[in-house]
Amino acid sequence: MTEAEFYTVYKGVYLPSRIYSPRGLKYFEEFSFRSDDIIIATYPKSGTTWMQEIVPLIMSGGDPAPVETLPNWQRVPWLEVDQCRTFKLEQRPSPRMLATHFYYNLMPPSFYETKPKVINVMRNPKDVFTSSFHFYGMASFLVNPGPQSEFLHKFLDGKVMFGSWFDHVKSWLNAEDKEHIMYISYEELIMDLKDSVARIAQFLEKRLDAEVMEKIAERCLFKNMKLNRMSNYSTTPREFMDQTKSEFLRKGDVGDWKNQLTVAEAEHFDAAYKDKMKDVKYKFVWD
Ligand code: PPS
Repeated sequence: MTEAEFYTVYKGVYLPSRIYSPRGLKYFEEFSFRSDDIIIATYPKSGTTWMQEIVPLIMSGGDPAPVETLPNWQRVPWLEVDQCRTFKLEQRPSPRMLATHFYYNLMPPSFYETKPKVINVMRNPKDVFTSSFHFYGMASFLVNPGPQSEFLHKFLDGKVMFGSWFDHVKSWLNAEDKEHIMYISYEELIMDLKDSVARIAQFLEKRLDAEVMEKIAERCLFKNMKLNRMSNYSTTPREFMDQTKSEFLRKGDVGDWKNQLTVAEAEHFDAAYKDKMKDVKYKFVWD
């Protein structure tokens, strides 16, 4: 398949045609949010699956049933994925937990009217690049990454699924009505998962005992979450994701880019970052 066949271009953003269809995108555009919905908004490979584990555990008060019985894509569905239409989200009780990889400015009209709670997870783009490089090599619905230097150019130019990391992050940071958005980074989750769980619970107005939060954090450690069949994509057919090439829960670490990028590539990345992020005031933990 050619690159053009792999991708659909939706409002300037590349989407893999096999999982995003015009019908699914229409469903997304017409979706009716509720003000008590909880949305996980991420650029791909930034900690989505992790949050799809943490948030349901917080909302269930630590009961593991939701994360042990439903796959992550069903318990916190991506609204734009074609399959989402079949989940009868209209019938789900509040508060619903939903996910999106879209930019803030590509959200449906009802999102801006209802202002649901959003948890926006960001990750050092060099680690996002590294995670993506391995993922593109194992997921059959994505264009093979080819040589790393080539993929790096595509990544920096936003010629990858869900477009530019820079535009994505800036769109959410520049959102209006920021009081309904919690910004958190993958690096903060790694640094102190217990504290992150407590902060997320507070944002979601869920009062939990310290002991419960500790159990949630323990469950969501990389080594433990990796064992959850409902979150590690082990039920996904190999033709779709070949985890013998690279596991979905691959390394779960901060700074793996140092093992991936050459010195010249890292310098090129930093220069692009500096230029594209020059107007951003937000203090990222990785800066
Ligand atoms: S996707 O495809 O967009 O849904 O991917 P996403 O879930 O956003 O990101 C996948 C990366 O997150 C890592 N991950 C974790 N790291 C630490 N702890 C936990 N519990 C955890 N769960 C998922 C996963 O391993 C991917 O990162 P890499 O660097 O590839 O390991």
